[in-house]
Amino acid sequence: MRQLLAILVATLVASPAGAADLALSLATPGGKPLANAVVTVYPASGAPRGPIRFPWPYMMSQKDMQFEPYVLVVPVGAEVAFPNRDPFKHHVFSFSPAKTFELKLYGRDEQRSVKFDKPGVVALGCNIHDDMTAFIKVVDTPFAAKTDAKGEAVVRDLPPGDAQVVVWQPFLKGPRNEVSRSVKAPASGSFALAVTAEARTPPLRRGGY
Ligand SMILES: [Cu+2]
Repeated sequence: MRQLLAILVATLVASPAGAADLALSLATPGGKPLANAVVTVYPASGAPRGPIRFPWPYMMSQKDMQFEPYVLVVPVGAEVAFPNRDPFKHHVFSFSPAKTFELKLYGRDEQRSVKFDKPGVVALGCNIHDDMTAFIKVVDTPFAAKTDAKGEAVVRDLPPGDAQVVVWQPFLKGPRNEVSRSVKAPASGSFALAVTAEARTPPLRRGGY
């Protein structure tokens, strides 16, 4: 019995100590799903220490006269690559307070990189092509995800307890294009949160929104 108990305890310790997944959906009051929203979660118990890493590439390409992806999520301190995959030059810039920079004209298969050292929203543009737009969301929590075309995102491995969920999307109405909700994460399994928010109609973007 004692041995069994020991095994049981060992198993419990081996699995991530209380972790739950948040399944968030974002839509307008009219039911239109909102893609390209960045969901960040801030547990009241604090974030785990150590560097933040996301499984996707920290890369903002220029292809077919547009940025790809439209919204990129990176942790504070990330070095983001800006490869030019077009047969002509681009001149990438941002005036955003979170990162003001300029990558002067560079051509096909050339690459530059920029380090993003402050959390916030970085709006990108190109001096040559006015309708090239994209955003880099620099985040200071490991609990982050981006909504897909269905307006859905999953934030994994949240510690149990109270947390603040912040949803940002470039066209959300409200201060800083954000809405926030309080949640209580369970000890395990997954929990759902449906967020309804007003949004402006995005301007037309070459290659689709
Ligand atoms: Cu350009």
